Amino acid sequence: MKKCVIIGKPNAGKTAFLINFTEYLGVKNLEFNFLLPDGTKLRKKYTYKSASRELIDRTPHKTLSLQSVTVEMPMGKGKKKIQLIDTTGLIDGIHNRQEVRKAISQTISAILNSDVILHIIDGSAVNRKDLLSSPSDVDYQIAKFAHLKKGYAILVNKMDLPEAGEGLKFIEREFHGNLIIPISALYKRGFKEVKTFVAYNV
Ligand SMILES: Nc1nc2c(ncn2[C@@H]2O[C@H](COP(=O)(O)OP(=O)(O)OP(=O)(O)O)[C@@H](O)[C@H]2O)c(=O)[nH]1
Ligand SMILES: [Mg+2]
Repeated sequence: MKKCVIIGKPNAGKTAFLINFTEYLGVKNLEFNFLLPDGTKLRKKYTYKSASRELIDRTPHKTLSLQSVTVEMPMGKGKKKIQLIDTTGLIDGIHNRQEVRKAISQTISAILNSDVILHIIDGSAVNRKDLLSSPSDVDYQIAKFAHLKKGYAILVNKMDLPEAGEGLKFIEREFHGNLIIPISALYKRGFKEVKTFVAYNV
């Protein structure tokens, strides 16, 4: 099965994107497969509401495993199953907690094994003065190696927030030459464009 990995800094909205995009694609039974850094595999069913409540959080590094769902993408006259993989947020430098470092190394291997990379950047965080400010070093590094891949797109998230307009313009200048899709993971905006992009690249 082809793999589409969702990466970016903590708090960018990766998990919110995964859950709401899966709902947008019409998946009725939401089932998550978790792969923990220690190799443990878990499977759990959710409603969209319970998944949002349990898996999305404003505290950075809420996600500390690979968590994936299987969806069907329209393909010509038929459909094709693909795996959407949500990951642990990447950061500038090295995290002081071993648990987080291990989870981040899982993100790296997921990137290497993927067919499509969706790189989420928080468009509303451009003028932040803290660790969550975006884009930061790690975003530039991701773009540097990932743009070599055919299936690479930057999703500028949180476009529902007023400050994201300016953020989008800045990211478009900085990441010129890449495919950039403005989205709101929370309000399912820009999802049609993302669906077209993913379907074309798997
Ligand atoms: N306004 C707005 N908030 C969003 C959007 N997407 C996510 N958020 C919020 O941003 C915060 C982080 O969302 P998550 O989906 O947990 O982010 P993440 O990238 O998975 O974060 P980690 O798991 O910590 O790496 C939550 O408070 C979300 O409600 C969006 O499109 N608009
Ligand atoms: Mg998350």
